[in-house]
Amino acid sequence: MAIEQLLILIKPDGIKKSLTGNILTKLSEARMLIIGAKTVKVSKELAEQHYYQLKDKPFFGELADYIQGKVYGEPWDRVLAFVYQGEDAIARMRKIAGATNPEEADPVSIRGAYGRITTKGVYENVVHCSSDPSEAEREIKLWFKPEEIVKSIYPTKKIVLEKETKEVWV
Ligand code: IDP
Ligand code: MG
Repeated sequence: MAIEQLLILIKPDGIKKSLTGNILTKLSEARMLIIGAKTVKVSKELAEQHYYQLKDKPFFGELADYIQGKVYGEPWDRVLAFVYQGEDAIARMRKIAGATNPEEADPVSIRGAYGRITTKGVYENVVHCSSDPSEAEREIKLWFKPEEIVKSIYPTKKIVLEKETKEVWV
C-alpha cells in the first residue's frame, strides 16, 4: 500500500450547516495526517478549474456556483481546504466521504448523513474528496502553494520574481 495525499474540501453547505467539527471527526477515524489547511473564498476561475472535467454537464454552472457558495452568500461563501496524507489515503477517505449522490451514499458516511439533493437537482454533498492520485496531484497544486504544505510532496523549483507586490502586516 502506498502513501498517498489528497485534497479534501468542506464545501459551503458543510460550513453553513456548522458541520466542520463533525466532518473532521469522521475523517480522523482514518488516522491520516493533515499536512495543509486553510479557508478559501472560491473565485469563479478556481471553481471552473477545479471542476473542469464536468464542464460539459448540464449542471456545471450550478456546480460552480455551489462550490463558490453563491446560493448562501456572506458569510458562508467559502470552503475549508485540507491536504491529508497517509497509507491508501484516497480510497479510505472516499469511503468515509461516501458516494457522490447523497441519496445513494452509505447513511453512515459524511455525504449519506449530511448531504441532500436540492430542488434544482444539485448534489449538495458537503465534502470534496480527490478520487485518484493524478487528480489529487492536480487539485493539491491548484489549491495550495508549496509553502502552504508542511511536507515536500511534489518536486518544486525556485524562481526569482521582480517587481512583485505583496500584502504584508503593517
Ligand atoms: P465526486 O465529488 O464524488 O468525485 P464527481 O463526479 O467528481 O463526484 O462530481 C463532482 C461534484 O459534482 C459532486 O460532488 C456533486 O456535488 C456534483 N455532481 C456530480 N454529479 C452530479 C449530478 O448528476 N447531478 C448534480 N450534481 C452532481
Ligand atoms: Mg470527483
